[in-house]
Amino acid sequence: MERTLSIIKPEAVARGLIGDILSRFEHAGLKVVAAKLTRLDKQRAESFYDVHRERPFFNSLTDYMSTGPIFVSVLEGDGAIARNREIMGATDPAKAAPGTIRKDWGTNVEENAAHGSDAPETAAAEIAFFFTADEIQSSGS
Ligand code: IDP
Ligand code: MG
Repeated sequence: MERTLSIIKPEAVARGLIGDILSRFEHAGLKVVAAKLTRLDKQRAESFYDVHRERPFFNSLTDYMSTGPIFVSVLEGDGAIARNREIMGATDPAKAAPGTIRKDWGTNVEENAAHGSDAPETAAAEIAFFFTADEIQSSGS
């Protein structure tokens, strides 16, 4: 069983898409084992996206990610990291496959509705960024 971090980004939360997006994951067999509505201030957004600090979109991305509430969850399942990214689709909604979250609800390459961890190490670090161990339910509970 693998775990990954999912974020429903501010514009998708504002548009009332939490339920629609979560149901994509659940219908694909990913289990929600932790979840909360929270908010990143600019500094926490910069810390979360530290790997992108040198990218031209870093300032804009971290501004955007701190504009409003986000819905963060831990998804668990076989190959959860890759499956989450498959269900989300490509970073740019214009290039995302039909039926993916980003194709259906992404606004543009920055405001693309959802985040998903990209590897086991980043998943572990991103889960720990938002959740303590006792906030995560073990599988089947
Ligand atoms: P990912 O979210 O598909 O893993 P990354 O390359 O890790 O994509 O980029 C992180 C986030 O930064 C994206 O989800 C998107 O919000 C934003 N982003 C990526 N590329 C661009 C860009 O070219 N312009 C503006 N924002 C971007
Ligand atoms: Mg990424």
